[in-house]
Amino acid sequence: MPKLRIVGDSLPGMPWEERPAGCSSVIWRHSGNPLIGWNPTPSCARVYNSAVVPWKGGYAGVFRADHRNGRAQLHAGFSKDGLRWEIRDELIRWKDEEGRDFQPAYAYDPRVVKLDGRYYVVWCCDFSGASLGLGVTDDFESFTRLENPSYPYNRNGVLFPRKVGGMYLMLHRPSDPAHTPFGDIYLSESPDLVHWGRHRKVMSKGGSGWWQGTKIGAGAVPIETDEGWLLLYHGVSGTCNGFVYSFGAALLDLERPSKVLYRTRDYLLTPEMPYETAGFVPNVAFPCATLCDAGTGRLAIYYGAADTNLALAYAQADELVAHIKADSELVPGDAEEYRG
Ligand code: BMA
Repeated sequence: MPKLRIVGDSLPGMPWEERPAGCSSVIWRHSGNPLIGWNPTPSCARVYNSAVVPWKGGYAGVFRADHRNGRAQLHAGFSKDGLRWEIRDELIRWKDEEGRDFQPAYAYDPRVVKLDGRYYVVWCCDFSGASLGLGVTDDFESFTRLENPSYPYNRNGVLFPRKVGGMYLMLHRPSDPAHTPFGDIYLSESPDLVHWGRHRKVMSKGGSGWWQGTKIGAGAVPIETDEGWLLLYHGVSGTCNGFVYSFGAALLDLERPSKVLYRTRDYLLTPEMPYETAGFVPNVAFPCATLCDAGTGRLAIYYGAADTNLALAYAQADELVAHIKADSELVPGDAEEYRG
């Protein structure tokens, strides 16, 4: 098997554990999970569904923090080793491009991408209903909020780490104002991160597996490989007791990422551990970020667990890509760059 080439930086010091003896799964959990549990700071009841990036020899992140009034807000956090995190107790204060306050009423499920040398944040925001917010920081101290990239209702916005075909690309999931009982992944492109268009549907819910039968949504920032963009995504199934969130992965065409090449038929990880099955919302595993060492292909996957905990899992990128290809099942419409 030719070695998978990953486009990205070497991160030899990133969190890593070898696959435990006896484990045959392509993804395995960090032995010290959860990384963050209940009440991590005076103002935060729960920190989960959060995004981390390499930063100044360590790591920084934007964290979803549910306050004690039940509302979600974004907080910055820092770590030397990617495992022990210091979450700021004070929420992120956004200014607009003219320096005026531009604070979202609530904010959740951030994704962070290094793009053109700056750190862009996409999150779920209030715009008379759930919608996407977009902002940028250079230092994780001051944060500038940019034009809203969508109108309501939309969630799970994920920017690509570079332009493709001269355009910025964002995956997103049109939704409804509540706990949406449907959802597919779409892609839109922009010349300037302000005007978005040429919309395509990328992936649909469904397939023979029920784990992604209700809705799907983009998870972490896609990782560029010579075989395609590696995308972790969440899939949701409906049960008599509510939704269950698991995750899978897909490989998108490098030049035309609206085209799915392969996607997992079966989930890669589903709530099994106590910190995934019990919490504020039981049975949720929700990936939002990865760290990847381009040299070794090691992947560290940060995911929210039970809307309460921040957890970590590991995979080897070449094994994961081989697994996606071997276990692939496309859903009708997936590979066709559908535009209605
Ligand atoms: C979604 C979002 C996520 C959450 C999930 C499960 O709609 O609110 O933040 O993890 O539901 O509750």
